[in-house]
Amino acid sequence: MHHLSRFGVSLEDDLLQAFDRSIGGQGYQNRSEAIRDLIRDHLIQKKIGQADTEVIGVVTLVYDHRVHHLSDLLADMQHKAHVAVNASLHIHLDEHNCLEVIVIRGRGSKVHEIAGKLIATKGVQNGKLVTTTPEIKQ
Ligand code: NI
Repeated sequence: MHHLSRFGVSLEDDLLQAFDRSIGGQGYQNRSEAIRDLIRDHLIQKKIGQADTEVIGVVTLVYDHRVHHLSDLLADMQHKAHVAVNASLHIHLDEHNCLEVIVIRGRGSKVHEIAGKLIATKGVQNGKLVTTTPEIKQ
């Protein structure tokens, strides 16, 4: 079990009230849990910002499957990427639109590069990249 440290934080009343409302809506039971998550996220984001850090990227792509060869092109890019494609998921959203979720793993700079190419592919209507890493120790 980790040793717990306590520290005091001073901040404006209205800022604290807004924070409490926000975390209450998210289901946090207390401020400590919410602040722990914020600190972890801060450390993860900082770590991810280092180009040579191994990161996991989750790419979501929404596209119209009627766009000629787009599915093939996206599959092709995944095969050629110099990152490990850990998983991909395809969901037919409606008559024309598809959602593809791709999990890739590799150096941060490479993950951003391949995700950028996938998102910028002609015919992709909306694309997002979320990155994380299991390593947050500095
Ligand atoms: Ni589909």
